Amino acid sequence: MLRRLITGAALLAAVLTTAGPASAADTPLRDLAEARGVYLGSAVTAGRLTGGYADVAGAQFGSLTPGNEMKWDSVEPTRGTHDWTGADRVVAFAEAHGQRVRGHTLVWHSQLPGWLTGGSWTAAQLRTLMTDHVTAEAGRYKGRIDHWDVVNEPLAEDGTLRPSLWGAALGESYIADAFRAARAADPAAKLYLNDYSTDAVGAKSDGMYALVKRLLAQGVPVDGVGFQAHLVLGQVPASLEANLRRFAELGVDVAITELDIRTTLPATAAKLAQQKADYASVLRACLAVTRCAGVTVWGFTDSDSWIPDFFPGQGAATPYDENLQPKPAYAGIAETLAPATPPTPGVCSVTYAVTSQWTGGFTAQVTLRNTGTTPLNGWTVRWTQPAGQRVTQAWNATVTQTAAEVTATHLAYNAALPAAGSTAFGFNGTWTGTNPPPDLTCTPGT
Ligand code: 9MR
Repeated sequence: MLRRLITGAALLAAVLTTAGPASAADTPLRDLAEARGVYLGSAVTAGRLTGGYADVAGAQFGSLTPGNEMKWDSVEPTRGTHDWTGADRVVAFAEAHGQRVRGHTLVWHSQLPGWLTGGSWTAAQLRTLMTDHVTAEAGRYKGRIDHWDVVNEPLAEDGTLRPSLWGAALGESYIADAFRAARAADPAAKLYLNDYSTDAVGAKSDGMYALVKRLLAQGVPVDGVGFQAHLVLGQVPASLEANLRRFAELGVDVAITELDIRTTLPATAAKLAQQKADYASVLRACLAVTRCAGVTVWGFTDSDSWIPDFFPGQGAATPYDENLQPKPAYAGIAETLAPATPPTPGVCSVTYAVTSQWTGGFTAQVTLRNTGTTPLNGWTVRWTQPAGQRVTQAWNATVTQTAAEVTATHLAYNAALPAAGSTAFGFNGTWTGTNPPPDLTCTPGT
């Protein structure tokens, strides 16, 4: 898959040389993500893009989403009068920091301007208002938006069409019209359908699945499906990965678009540890599905999260605390995105010990250890006997001796040596003069 190949090769090499948690902690999330072929994004608030907030937003994320500034009530508060200030600011900031933009959102039932919700419109008028809006907004940012959430939250909880302003007046056809208008206005943008509570396999995601299938069958230009993932601590759906995969198998990209993981306050160390594990498992699900484009967190700091306002008594849902300090969740993301430590082939190391010695005779034990990270299948130990030594009897290995050259090979039952595993064989021998330890070499195989 192409996205798997677009990896910052230099960066990957840099990370690999110092692989492990320490490098994951030091490398910005955006770089770790890029090296894994995904983006790691965040929703941001335009008015806060200064100081420490801007520093973190610019340094850590490869994609930004305006949390509110591209919504219809923000960009056209008065009919016919556009205000692009906040949206422009986020797009300019992203461009200045080499970031992508997920545009959010063109058609939604919420955060609509009062003149629109308060008006009385025929279905035909509504359709034209909607497509004109899509054309205006997607057209303004043509070529500068990576993904557009073209239609947001089209479904009711049971997976049927939400009876919104759009759904009630226009039926499902408004979705196709919105996507076609968006494609015409910005052909380069990937066009997404986005919803919440569709993360697990269930009635609502079944509805989304069927909807995407119908739209694709009609030739509607749906490129991707967004899964918001507003999750509750300890409740990452077990079916998340399978759910992403079934959509990907329809031939669309998938993305986690609004990830946050809320908890009841106060957030104890135990809760934050659970949250770390939860963030990691969401990231793992995306990494496991080739068509998962990336993960966006819905606000990167607890001081910029919608949760406390909407769920009284809950919060602490993002990877940074209120003071812009990374929480365990940050490490959970970083460690999951860090390159896997490359396997080192099985390595056989060997030690020799004389366990007893008497006049003319001795017993030795040879211990083998696999110090690699992959199993060893078979081993051979060789050494040269110092003058006067001779093996007379051996166990747990086949030992042969030609003049002073000794070879010991595994038996069937101790051939396999798992990573970090060890085994031993022994022998009795004769000696004269001194009885120094020989130099042993151990090689994999026979
Ligand atoms: O984060 C947004 C918050 O600031 C707004 O008050 C809220 C109003 O509905 O919308 C929030 O973002 C929503 C997003 O646009 C769509 N999915 C649900 C998000 C959380 O409500």
